[in-house]
Amino acid sequence: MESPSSKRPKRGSIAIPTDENSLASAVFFPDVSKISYKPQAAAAETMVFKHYNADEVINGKTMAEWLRFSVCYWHTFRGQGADPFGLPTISRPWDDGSDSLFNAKRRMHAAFEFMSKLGVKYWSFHDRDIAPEGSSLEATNKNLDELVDLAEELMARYNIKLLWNTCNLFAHPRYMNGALTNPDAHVFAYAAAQVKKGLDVAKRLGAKNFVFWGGREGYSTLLNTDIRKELDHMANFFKMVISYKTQIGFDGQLLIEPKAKEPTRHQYDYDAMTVIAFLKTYNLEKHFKINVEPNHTTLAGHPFEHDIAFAAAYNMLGSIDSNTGSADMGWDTDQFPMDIRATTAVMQTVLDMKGIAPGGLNFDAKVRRESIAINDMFIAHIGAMDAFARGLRNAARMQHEAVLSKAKAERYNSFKSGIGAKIEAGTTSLEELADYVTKTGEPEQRSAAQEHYEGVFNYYI
Ligand code: XLS
Ligand code: CA
Ligand code: CA
Repeated sequence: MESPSSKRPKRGSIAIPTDENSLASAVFFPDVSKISYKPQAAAAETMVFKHYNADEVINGKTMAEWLRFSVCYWHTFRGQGADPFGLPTISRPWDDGSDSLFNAKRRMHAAFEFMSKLGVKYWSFHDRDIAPEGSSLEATNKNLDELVDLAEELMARYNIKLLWNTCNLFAHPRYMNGALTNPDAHVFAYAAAQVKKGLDVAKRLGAKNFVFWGGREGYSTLLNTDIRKELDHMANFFKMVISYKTQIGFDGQLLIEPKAKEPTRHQYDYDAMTVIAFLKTYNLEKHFKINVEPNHTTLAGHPFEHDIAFAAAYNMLGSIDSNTGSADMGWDTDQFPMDIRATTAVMQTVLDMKGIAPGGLNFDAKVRRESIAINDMFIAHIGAMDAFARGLRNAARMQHEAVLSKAKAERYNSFKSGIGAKIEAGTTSLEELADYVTKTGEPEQRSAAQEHYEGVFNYYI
């Protein structure tokens, strides 16, 4: 059965403005009103929230404050469903596919109406998502300025804030050998010029964070790559970023987003701990935190919540690009996170760290290339927001009842006193520990009880 809303939208089915004067009053989603919270809604009603109730207070904060959802511009407003094997499948009535500034502005108007109807308070973008490149850096920056002017106006009009912006340092051919780690100093300089502008934009729009994802910072073969030189250059780049950020008074958090591979064979920012080690090696750790994307964590061969847990354990979790991959695919499929088990695990960490601000949950996720209806854009975000609302409720109950946290803490009871307390305090020695074992003999074996923990976790899902 095909519902009317699942038909491919036709250009012309809504009144699409064709001149600048009519943009401000245009309505791009006339069939959608503000998405409401309807906990009793029927199973097939997917254009309502059944769990996400923005103003409901849980553990002292509203759901909106805990979750800090953000819509990403690149997938939701620039994605067209192309993949390495297929042409675009998705066309939107507000996007004529051209690189004109007018088209870019019209798209931005549609984006803000979308975010506002969805009830999301943050967005994120790459510089090149919002404005086309010109024939020179100056021309490109001029285009960008026009769209940043508009973004500023629309952010005020809709009361939507910028979770983060970033620079696209990977799509243009000049960056084919990397940007911050390019073997050519001229390309490195170009990236620096682009990031300088990106930081100016962040400052102007009051970005809460600024992200570096090392798209092509890595190698294809070690035969032509001096890895130590490239990483030293990357560290120098970041030192210049810190000094420029201080100079212009941008007070947002700097974030690095790990990814193991894709597009390069090996990316330097492989996973959370690799990035933390890099930051510590170059004395940069006070200035950066980690933006974890779970689909990248799984590409690194780790369980979904691994990087979130590791970054948080070292107080380095800055923000989350909430998405998921397909365990059976092994690609960066950037799917909307719909799995309650996964969202519960994420929210356990967020609750334990008492909130993710100034970071948030940025939906770096795209509708499947077969999901071509306009409503699918809403349904995808609503479904993921509901999944996180359920995760939050589950994790709050778990934290309140403390069954898991108590059991976990008890596993380490032997470190509370005696020789264990000395180990924790770092006040014992190999000799003292050898004496201890001579006196006490073989330790008693204790069950790790994994199945018990899994059973308890399932109880809360
Ligand atoms: C790509 C990354 C990218 C960053 C921003 O895999 O997820 O979209 O989040 O450059
Ligand atoms: Ca991402
Ligand atoms: Ca991704």
